[in-house]
Amino acid sequence: MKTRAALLTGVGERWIVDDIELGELGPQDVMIEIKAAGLCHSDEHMSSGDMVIPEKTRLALGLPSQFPLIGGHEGAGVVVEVGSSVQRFAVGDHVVTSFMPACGMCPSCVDGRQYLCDLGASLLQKSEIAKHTWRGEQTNVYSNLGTFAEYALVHEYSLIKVDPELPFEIAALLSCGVPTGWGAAVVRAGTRPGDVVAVVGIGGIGINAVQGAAAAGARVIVAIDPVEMKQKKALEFGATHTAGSVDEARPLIQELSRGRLCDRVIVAPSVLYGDILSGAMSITGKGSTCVAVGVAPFSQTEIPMALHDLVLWSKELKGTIFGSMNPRTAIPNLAALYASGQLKLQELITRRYPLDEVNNGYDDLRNGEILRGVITT
Ligand code: CXF
Ligand code: ZN
Repeated sequence: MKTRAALLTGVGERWIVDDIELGELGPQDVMIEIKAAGLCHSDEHMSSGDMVIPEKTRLALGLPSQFPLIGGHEGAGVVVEVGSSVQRFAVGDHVVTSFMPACGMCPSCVDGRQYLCDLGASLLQKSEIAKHTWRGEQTNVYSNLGTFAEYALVHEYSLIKVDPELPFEIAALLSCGVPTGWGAAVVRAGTRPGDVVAVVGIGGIGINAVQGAAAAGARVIVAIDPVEMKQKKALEFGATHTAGSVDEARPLIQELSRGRLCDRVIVAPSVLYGDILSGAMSITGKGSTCVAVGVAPFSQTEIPMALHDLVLWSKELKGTIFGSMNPRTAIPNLAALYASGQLKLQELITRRYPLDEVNNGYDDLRNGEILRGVITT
């Protein structure tokens, strides 16, 4: 079956919207008519090359090219066809895609750490799961989803059923940015009532770390971002203070914490570099936690930081993916929080774009003009 989709052909290239040929519906696949797709920065990391495996390494490992790539991993839509062994989904169901599959059977899943599902190993690679072609060539499909399209063929492990009352553009946000940011603050950082929290980088993830920290009862939330629009938005989402940089925030945090610095620091810049983590660790207090969320270029392998602090101040530095949560429980839980008015989602959307204007959306994102853009049909 043919469908229109947005593809990348290589690093530095613009998105091309063209017809692709979807692969055969396998026994565990579900065909989705995509109604809304969020523009997450991670898709952009393929165009910028941050998440492209260096050619030498890729060839040494015998891996195929990551291009051409069908983009998009945040998405919501309606089930139009199910494979022969699919039992949990039926035609007409409303679903959200999850970039992290949850097979329920690998050691991580059975251990309750579905965000580390073993199937996640194939997220960046051409895989057996989706055999779509473009101009006769097999494509890579971002996170095995490819939601920048009219239709997507998705394995049932990567889908979560949602209430049909939930608007599609709202549901699409629950795919990645919202759970990742919210979980980074609430679950991975473990924010507690009374905490002093800093969020470094207020994009689609950072803004949700802010609202997660607020929901968890943080006393002080300092939102750090150079873009004024993002600082203002952060205040609407629960931040108590804003700053343009970590250096600007430091004296403020010192004063607000009576010299103890932050209990939790969540680091969610558009691109994660070692020196950003150094700054974040410098505002992390004694016995406190710094959580890294943003995607880093493969070339980033060093964090210049005061190593004696790790021991003498007993600091903790950790990473997180999908907010360290289980997509099958987190997505419905966050949808329920939205339904009861305890989670802001509508306010995250700055602009909507038709699929053909995906490049405009990413231009806006790069220029710091939007918090979240959504492709709608
Ligand atoms: C990304 C993280 C790295 C793999 C692809 C998806 N997550 C969300 O944006
Ligand atoms: Zn994402």
